[in-house]
Amino acid sequence: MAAASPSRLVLYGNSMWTSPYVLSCFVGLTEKGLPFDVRAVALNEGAQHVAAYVQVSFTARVPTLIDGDFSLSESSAIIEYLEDRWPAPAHPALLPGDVRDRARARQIMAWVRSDLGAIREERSAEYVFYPHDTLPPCAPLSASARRAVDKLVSFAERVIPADGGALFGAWSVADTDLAMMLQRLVKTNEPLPERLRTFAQREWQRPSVSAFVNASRPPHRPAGP
Ligand SMILES: N[C@@H](CCC(=O)N[C@@H](CS)C(=O)NCC(=O)O)C(=O)O
Repeated sequence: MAAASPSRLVLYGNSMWTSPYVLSCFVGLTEKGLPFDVRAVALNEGAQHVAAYVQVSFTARVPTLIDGDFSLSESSAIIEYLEDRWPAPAHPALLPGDVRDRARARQIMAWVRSDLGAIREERSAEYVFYPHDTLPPCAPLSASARRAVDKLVSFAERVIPADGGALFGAWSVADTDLAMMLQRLVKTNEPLPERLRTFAQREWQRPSVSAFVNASRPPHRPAGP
């Protein structure tokens, strides 16, 4: 008797395809070469609060990964799960192999999720993924966002190589996460050192990333109350 085929992986993401956390997981699954389906959760309609979604996500947020009878949310936990469940070298790595590079990659991933809130608020991800003529114009950055930009630039200058290439010699998902934060400034024409701009633009050309960037999106709709 043939073995039952494992059920296809599912990634729940927001229907506007703007979540940096979903981006990370989408890229992780794509880089691993795993077949998966994306299911849209209409956050602006409150679909994340529907009981069936809360049951699988635990957090009422996207992303959530479904792997058979197991479900997991929190993007960094999902990345770690993918790396543990489909490990290198049998599968492409999402994190560097060297223990210190791996720790640094995790630092970057944790940092862009927990700090720099003023950049996230004043340069929302919609400006990265939607044409700007469909969005309200950006106000100049506040003093606190300027401080966050300075902090981001000085951090990024320490970790991005002189040629604007991958952070750790070979690609890791930390490249995508750092590039996403930089793209908030690139796409809104904030001045940035050329090396950082090159890094962010190069990462945006990576097939796994451009598949997300170029996904078909519904017309822009502001978040609901
Ligand atoms: N720490 C979480 C953050 C996830 C998150 O905040 N997702 C947002 C979309 S970018 C969300 O689902 N928001 C729903 C809501 O605020 O109700 C992760 O890394 O996955």
